[in-house]
Amino acid sequence: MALLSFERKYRVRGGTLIGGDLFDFWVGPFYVGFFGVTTAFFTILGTALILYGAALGPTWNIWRISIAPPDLSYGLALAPLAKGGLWQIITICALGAFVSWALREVEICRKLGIGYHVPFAFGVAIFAYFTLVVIRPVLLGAWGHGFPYGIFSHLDWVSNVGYQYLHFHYNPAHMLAITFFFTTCLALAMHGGLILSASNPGRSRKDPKVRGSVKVADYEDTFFRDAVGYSIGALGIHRLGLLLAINAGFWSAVCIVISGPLWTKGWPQWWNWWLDLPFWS
Ligand code: UQ2
Repeated sequence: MALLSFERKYRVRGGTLIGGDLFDFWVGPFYVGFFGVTTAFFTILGTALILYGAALGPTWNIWRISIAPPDLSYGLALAPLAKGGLWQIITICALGAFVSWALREVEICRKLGIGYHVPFAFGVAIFAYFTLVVIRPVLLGAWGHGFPYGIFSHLDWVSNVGYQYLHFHYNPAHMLAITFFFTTCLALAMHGGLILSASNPGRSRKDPKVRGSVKVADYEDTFFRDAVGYSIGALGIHRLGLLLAINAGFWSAVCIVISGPLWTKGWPQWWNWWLDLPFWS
């Protein structure tokens, strides 16, 4: 179906979660909705506060601008604006914008009558961020355990927190997260390569003067049956991709939330459970 006639059919009222028809309209190609308005509100306010924080700070160097969380001594209290209070409000704005965006995606899914897979997947990314800046700081008793909002400064934070546990790559949940990130890349490279190879096959081997025509799904299955003895299928590869990507985000959240709240020593020492098995004595 051509895009314009499809839109005439499916760009219809209804499916909103809140507000009825109030914001049920489009601006150009973009659906607005109640959550489009709240997304815009939180995004504009949050960005303005970041600019204000940058103006208070010592530099306009884009790499070095940083909005830091409050000092650990503030615990879980509200801090003055210039001493981490900005970070606290910006965090609320970020979460408000991310959750609004997810709910706007839900409304679009409801209009189209499709599943909620995309907002669910985005929800896992939001959960990972929420774990980093809310769940872990609350469990540790201070907002100062959140990470600073700056390009170099957040890299320094990751490095410092890693060294605090001596060698973060010995964290078993971190190992799982990395493995899922890598496998996600492997799966997307295989899938992207396969789809392009079948839909844009280049010159025909039989007649090199003409381009080969787009191939049907059997060619895709046969490539992997020939190469690795197995094809997961056109639907299966997307289920696998979603599963791999969601697990990458989920285990990232787990690996940081257990660092401190559950395990305070170095991660290499965690593996002493193996040496401590009664079997060896
Ligand atoms: C596949 C298939 C696709 C694909 C890909 C495969 C026709 C268009 C990439 C191959 C995938 C396999 C063999 C699973 C790989 C497993 C991991 C853990 C990476 O069979 O069906 O659809 O895109």
